[in-house]
Amino acid sequence: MGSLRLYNHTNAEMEEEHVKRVITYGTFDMLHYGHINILRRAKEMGDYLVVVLSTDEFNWNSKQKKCYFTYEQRKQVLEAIRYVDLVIPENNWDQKISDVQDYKIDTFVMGSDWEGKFDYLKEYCEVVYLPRTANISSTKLRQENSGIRLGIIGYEPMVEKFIQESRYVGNVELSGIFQP
Ligand code: C2G
Repeated sequence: MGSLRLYNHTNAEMEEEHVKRVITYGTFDMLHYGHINILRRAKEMGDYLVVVLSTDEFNWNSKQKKCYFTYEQRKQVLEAIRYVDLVIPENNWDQKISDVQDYKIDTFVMGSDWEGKFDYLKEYCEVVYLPRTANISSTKLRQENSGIRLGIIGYEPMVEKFIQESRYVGNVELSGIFQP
């Protein structure tokens, strides 16, 4: 048998082990100060911040969100932020446990609009919900700069279908419906 190793780790690995790792998830479309606030506070909770960024497909298929910027553009913006150490794709709702394990995460952070939704992760890491920044959202920015504000009158089946479908059309805001 080879010489008994007193330590299982090299110094670098032991150093690595003392790095406190934080993770957060989001779309981060049309980046604004509300996003920066959560990224800054998340980083303040550790030494290394992993941001799991929703892909265009995930946003469309699972969040019914049509982003203004593509995944690559949103990734490029996030990687330029001093609080962010790594950006990886979010492809589905169910990858959080494996992400936390794969990246040796100590703390999971989300804004308070998600309060309680990810408590199942408490088995794997600390779970923290931070107060959301008031009066700012990508949706609000999009609407304020949206091209068309639609008003609809009527209640035929076609109108209902039109209302549903208009959600998926970029730069259109359904601002009023009159159904006698
Ligand atoms: N946020 C915030 N204040 C705002 C807007 C957003 O604190 N005014 C936070 C949200 O709470 C979230 C993060 O910023 O923690 C990213 O927000 P979005 O880009 O809207 O992401 P979301 O659609 O909430 O996706 O699996 C989780 C999802 O990917 C989260």
